[in-house]
Amino acid sequence: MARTDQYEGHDYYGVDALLSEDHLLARDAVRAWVKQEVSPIIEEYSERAECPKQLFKGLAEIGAYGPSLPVEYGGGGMDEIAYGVIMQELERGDSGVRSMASVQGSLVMYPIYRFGSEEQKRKYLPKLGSGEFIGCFGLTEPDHGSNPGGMITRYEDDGDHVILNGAKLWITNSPVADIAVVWAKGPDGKIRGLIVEKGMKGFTAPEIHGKWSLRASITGELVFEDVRVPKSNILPEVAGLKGPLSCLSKARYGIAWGAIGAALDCYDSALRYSKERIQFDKPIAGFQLTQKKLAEMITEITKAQLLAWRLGTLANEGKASPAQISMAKRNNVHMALEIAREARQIHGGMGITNEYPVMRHMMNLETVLTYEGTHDIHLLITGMDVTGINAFK
Ligand code: TGC
Ligand code: FAD
Repeated sequence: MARTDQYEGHDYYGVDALLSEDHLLARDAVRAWVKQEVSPIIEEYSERAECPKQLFKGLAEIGAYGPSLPVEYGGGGMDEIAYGVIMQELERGDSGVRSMASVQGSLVMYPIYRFGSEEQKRKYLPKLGSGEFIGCFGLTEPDHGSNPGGMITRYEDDGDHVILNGAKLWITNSPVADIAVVWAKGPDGKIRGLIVEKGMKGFTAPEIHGKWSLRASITGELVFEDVRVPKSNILPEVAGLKGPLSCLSKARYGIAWGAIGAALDCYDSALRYSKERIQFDKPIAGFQLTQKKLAEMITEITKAQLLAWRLGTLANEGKASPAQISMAKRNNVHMALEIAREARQIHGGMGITNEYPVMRHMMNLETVLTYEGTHDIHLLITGMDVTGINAFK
């Protein structure tokens, strides 16, 4: 496939030279798919607050679900940098589309792959990898967001089944999901993952309406009223909060790359607009204040690219710590949100319309700043790492 042009890449420090041929091929294939399948429709779907469900299959076809999971378990068999650049290109299209892939690959396939029985892996992973099944991940509760360890969703023993009660809130994909990986406390008080299937009696997943952010992504609740779940659906290989938090590390890593995509799209739009828009008889790109904005934008994008690349090399060596991932997620998402805000200003009044992608990215990034651990929670994780003192307890 032909490479898309360098201009769109905005590779100021030659980070492409640090990527392998396979990384570049994966990135460019996803970039081309986003251009063809996402960009032409995304403003309309966002405006209607409708999830473009047809993309679930396409995401599977381009290998966006679990790019770094083994092929025999429905993944792409690539490395962590390939996973990163794929997330970057998806989020260049829309954070909600990247979310569709993040949840399926990192929050549903990954826990089943890492903590599931061989039978569970064989039953669910190929169908998730091919997009035949859609999954969701239930950790957050109405009263336990940043503090998931306090969750009240519980299951009791009932012979070869357990009885599940409780509720999860803000769950990406829940209304359209075939299965939910749900984290709940067992009779021993330990958190375990359960695979809950659509259609199980007492299980509902109502949609949440009224979001001004991530409008092309469907979000809902998970409600469990005496749901009988076979014990064979419990993920056997993990107990405790480290189960869901390990999945979050995987997804946060992808977001650290993904946010760069949203930032690049905003920067690209602002740069083009500033060269075309004439005020006071010259392009606004000729004004020092506009140049300051653009120069700072590309500087911050470049720093984020280097951070993500280094994190990727550490992840490939199995050495990326959760705190390092937190730093990159926090920095890169905040960077992208600031760039979206500056890009919006450069577009003047046009910046608030759907003629340009910046307002949509800006609204999306408000969610990205909050989910997968808020901006401040990640700051406190870094604070704990550097001081050795836990501010949460
Ligand atoms: P704490 O005592 O620190 O840790 C409990 C156990 O977990 C281990 N651990 C981790 N393991 C792997 N990866 C990580 N990132 C880990 N962080 C901690 C830790 O070592 C310990 O293990 P062990 O063996 O000693 O038991 O737990 P805490 O209760 O004090 O909480 C710490 C805190 C606040 C950092 C954590 O709860 C947290 O990260 N809160 C934020 C919650 C969050 O991120 N929720 C996200 C929900 S899912 C979502 O938003 C999906 S959006 C998807 C999309 O659409 O893209
Ligand atoms: P809270 O925890 O109530 O936080 C509110 C504010 O208080 C924040 O600013 C926070 O930083 C601050 N705060 C909290 N504790 C501290 C502290 N100790 N020190 C300082 N400040 C603190 N969850 C899932 O499980 N699965 C999903 O698929 C999923 N998808 C989502 C999709 C969307 C669109 C959204 C918006 C959320 C999604 N979430 C999902 C939930 C998300 O992870 C939570 O919203 C997030 O973890 C924050 O929890 P909260 O909203 O309850 O905020």
